[in-house]
Amino acid sequence: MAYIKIPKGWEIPENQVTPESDYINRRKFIKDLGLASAGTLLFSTSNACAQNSALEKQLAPFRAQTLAAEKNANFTVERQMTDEVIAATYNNYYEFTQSKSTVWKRVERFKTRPWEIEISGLVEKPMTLDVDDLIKMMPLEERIYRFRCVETWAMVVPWIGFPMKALLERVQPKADAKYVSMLTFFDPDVAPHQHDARLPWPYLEGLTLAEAMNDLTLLVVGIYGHILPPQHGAPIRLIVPWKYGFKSIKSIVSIELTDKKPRNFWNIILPREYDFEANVNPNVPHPRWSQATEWMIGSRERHPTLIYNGYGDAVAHLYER
Ligand SMILES: Nc1nc2c(c(=O)[nH]1)N[C@H]1C(S)=C(S)[C@@H](COP(=O)(O)O)O[C@H]1N2
Ligand SMILES: [Mo]
Repeated sequence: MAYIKIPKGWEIPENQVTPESDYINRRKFIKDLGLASAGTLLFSTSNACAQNSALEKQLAPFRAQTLAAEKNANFTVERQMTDEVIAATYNNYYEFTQSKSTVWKRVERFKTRPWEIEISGLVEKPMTLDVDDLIKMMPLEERIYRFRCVETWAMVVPWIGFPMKALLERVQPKADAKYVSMLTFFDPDVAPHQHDARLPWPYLEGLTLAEAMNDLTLLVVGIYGHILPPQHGAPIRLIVPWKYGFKSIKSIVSIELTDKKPRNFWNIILPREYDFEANVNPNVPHPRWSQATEWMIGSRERHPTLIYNGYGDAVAHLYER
């Protein structure tokens, strides 16, 4: 009995649900998992301490760069906030690795400053901006949002950013602009999984213009009071809290307004499992698992999944047909 390790809540789901990428390499995935649990069994306690100090070291330079942002009292949630350390060690960032608990260790060579972001396409005033100039230009606010991954894990974190609407108003969308298409950086030397040519790199996502202009849609540059660390998609990422997490594209280099519906990474890979809209909905199961409940990373807490992740008041009107 002494040898049986009871997994913490946040360690369970990789056995319970299959991650987005599982189709790619099922055998290898299972093998990695087996090795990982054997490892934890043998070295759990000493490893945990070493791991904590390594993470503290990794986060320190980002924590040192605090961001002044007004707390927006309209966006708080009843659930307990997820611990920063938990959120920073359980990430989806396939450019680096498929293993959520090691992303933070794989981002070492990822330099997120200086960084340019281009806004182009069907706009009156296309622009290319340095991310820190953009941050100075925009009124930053802090919002506590629920976040829900399609794999059924959830978290509650304080993001710092500005509504995408504020940026779009500056570039002035033309009358025929209907969609917003976004791209992540492409640099396989830094992000080794981008060498895998079976995947449609760079990661891309899109929204309708109405979704992009919704007040909830945030361009995020910080978390827990400071600039984003790389594992969360530094220096700038999207957060659309009523949609499954894969819509919230990280480390954006380009925002293009178009009249054609953009493609999105997971829809290209598995169109039967991931659609463009990807609104959180407990009544529509994923083809391989239920979406009726979700679990909070860092605890064993389970909650019923909320339609539109609880943001129906702000967004349901977008989908009334
Ligand atoms: N470029 C890029 N953006 C991405 C992903 C990714 O692999 N690459 N993963 C998505 C998924 S599936 C989720 S759940 C969230 C995870 O964000 P977090 O690691 O900050 O919690 O990022 C999304 N954005
Ligand atoms: Mo996800």
